Amino acid sequence: MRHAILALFTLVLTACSQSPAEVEVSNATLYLHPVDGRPSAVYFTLENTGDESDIFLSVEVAGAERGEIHTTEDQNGIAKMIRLPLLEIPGNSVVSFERGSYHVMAFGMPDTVKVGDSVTVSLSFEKTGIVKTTALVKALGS
Ligand SMILES: [Cu+2]
Repeated sequence: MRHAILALFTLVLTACSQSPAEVEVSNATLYLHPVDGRPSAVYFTLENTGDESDIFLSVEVAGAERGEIHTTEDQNGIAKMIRLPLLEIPGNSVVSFERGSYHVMAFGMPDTVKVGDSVTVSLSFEKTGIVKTTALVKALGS
């Protein structure tokens, strides 16, 4: 009995020492599609510095009609983009959003946004909350 209580106590202590999820966003870049009506890609790096995992729920790109979380999968040698409803960001991990992997697609970018501009990107996480970052606008393919 005494051992069981000690074991339980140790378990509780371990659970309490987990630091909460804290996701930071860096190196955001929006690659502007040159053709009106075609979606632009947004790349960045997510780092969860907490022990707990977090969930990336949604994204808003200033001025765009909507932003979606996508991944890229190889299907019989053809790269296909798949929309993700959410994405888990494990504790103490770095997740790169980059070409051929996870990325955000911005649909309906206003034609007032030009290469060299900056746009605000707001990312929503279950535990961290909303994280805003500034994406530099570059030409697609540059
Ligand atoms: Cu995509």
